[in-house]
Amino acid sequence: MASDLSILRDLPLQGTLPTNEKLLNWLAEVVALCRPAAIHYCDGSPEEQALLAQRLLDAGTLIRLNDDILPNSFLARTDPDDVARVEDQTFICSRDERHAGPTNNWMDPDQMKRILTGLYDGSMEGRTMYVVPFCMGHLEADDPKFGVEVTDSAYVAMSMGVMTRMGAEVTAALATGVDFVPCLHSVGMPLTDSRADVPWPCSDIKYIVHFPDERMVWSYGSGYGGNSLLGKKCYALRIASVMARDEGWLAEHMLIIKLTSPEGRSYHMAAAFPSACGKTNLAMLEPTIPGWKVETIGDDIAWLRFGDDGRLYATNPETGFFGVAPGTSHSTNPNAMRAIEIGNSIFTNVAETADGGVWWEGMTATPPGPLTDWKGRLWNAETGPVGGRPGEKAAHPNSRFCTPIHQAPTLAAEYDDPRGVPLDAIIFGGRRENTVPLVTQSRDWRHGVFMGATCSSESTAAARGAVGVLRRDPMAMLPFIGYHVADYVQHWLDLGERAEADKLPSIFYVNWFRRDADGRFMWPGFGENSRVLKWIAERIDGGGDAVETPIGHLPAPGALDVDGLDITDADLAEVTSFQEAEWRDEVPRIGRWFDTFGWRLPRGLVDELLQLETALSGQ
Ligand code: SAT
Ligand code: MN
Repeated sequence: MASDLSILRDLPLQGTLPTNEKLLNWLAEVVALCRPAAIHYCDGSPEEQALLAQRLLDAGTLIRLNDDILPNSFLARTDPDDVARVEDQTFICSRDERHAGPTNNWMDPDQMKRILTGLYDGSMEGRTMYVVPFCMGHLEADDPKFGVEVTDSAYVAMSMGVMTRMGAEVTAALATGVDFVPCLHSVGMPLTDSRADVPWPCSDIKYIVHFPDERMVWSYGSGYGGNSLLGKKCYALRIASVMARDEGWLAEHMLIIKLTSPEGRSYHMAAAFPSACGKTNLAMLEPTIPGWKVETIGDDIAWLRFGDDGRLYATNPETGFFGVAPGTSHSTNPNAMRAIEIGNSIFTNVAETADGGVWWEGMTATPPGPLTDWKGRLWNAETGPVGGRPGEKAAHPNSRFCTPIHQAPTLAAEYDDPRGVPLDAIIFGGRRENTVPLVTQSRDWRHGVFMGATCSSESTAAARGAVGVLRRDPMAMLPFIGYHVADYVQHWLDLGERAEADKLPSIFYVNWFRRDADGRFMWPGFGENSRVLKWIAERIDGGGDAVETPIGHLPAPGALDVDGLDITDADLAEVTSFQEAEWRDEVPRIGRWFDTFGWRLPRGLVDELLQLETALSGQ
């Protein structure tokens, strides 16, 4: 449909409109529907970031933090009801319902478009419409993945400037006619009839919608990260997973690290854990064992593609961290703290100190005096918030820091290589208080895919809803698979079939969160997890003693380097053990999980489950 482009020229415009015809037509359609008061076409410059910040300061959305403590950094306090991803309002609107599968919400795309068109009608009235051209991954990649987000939120435009390659270079590429994924976002609070704005505009009605057949995203009603920074989960995971299925690669919820031994041998590893289970901490880990080094390539999303040499290469499509703040400290993640302290960060829903710094639970044992909490109330450690309930936290449990990745002191040089790094290991993990041992190596690729597909984890504050409830989270992708979960797992199996087995990364399953009968964590975690990484590296090299069990290879007694670690022999034995009785309970649970896949359940998973059942009955 050719749109009337004059509608674009009639509005006040900041920046220069692009020459890409598909983009101009789409912008004209959006303007006709959403009726913004002005257009700002983003160029991604530092001056523009400063201008966006100033507008957000003027609007009361951002608070400037103390420049002497955190240079060029800002604090946003959201609406108290707009603090996390809304999984119940996230939809995969494939044309065929069966393509969305049992783990996604689905609605007919035409019906969904009618609902959203009604909501978008005039939804940007009185606001500036920002046009944010971005690229997920390197512009120099063989197949760069472009997107354009249109949003009425300057907070979103500014955050996309941290999290993605955004601006003039992308516009130059778009001018050559390359395709892009249209991403439409509105906070859903028009300033009709000069209605006054609020610091954090949003709507009670929220929709995060993906049209995988058209490769398009529509988001309405929320300003929060995963719901509104559409290059991140919506594009780089949900839409990209569909592209990856069709093009023979994988879009995954994984961190990427380079581990180097004292002898100078390097290993590349990608690890999938659910949101708020320590990906950022592992990505920037400071090993406690002498001579070992971890460097960061990514902390949340990995795109895995086969190279010409038949190996699987990983790249990080993002340019920033959107990390969980609570629990981050100089002892748990000193490198994240160093990155944050350089400045240039946007904090969301953390507490503010009296001198204009930030604080959150776990940063220090006690806060440095009275604070302003994430809701803007005076707060102190003894009484909690003035006018609130005692015990209410100062920072929201899903409060975040948004920080450029180049500020990480641990950033690996390979981050800047468009080809990425060849993977030696893939690690799956979850948060389980029992059953799953500290580390298990799979027998082969198919068994590793079974481990990933049966991963389970207790829910966290990263998504709206109850916390601590056990759910299956295949490859930590449950909320992010853009198609049928059975087809997704089959795609993993197919890639393994097609590859040369000895070139595939080894697959491991870890659980840092096992507890004893008193509820105490048995493994200290954080920097001590380097001991597990060391065993994984040894296994990759064909060393590292292991015992074979029905669930895979576990570290043999004495194989894990615990030199200098404060752990009892009993705890160590238990945390690394195969608990037969717990696995007997687990098998029927896995069976019930597989029931949800329906008739498309991959044969490879059935065979693995039968093998486990048989091995257990022989015990
Ligand atoms: O909110 S985000 O989706 O960006 C982070 C997460 O939940 O993993
Ligand atoms: Mn994540």
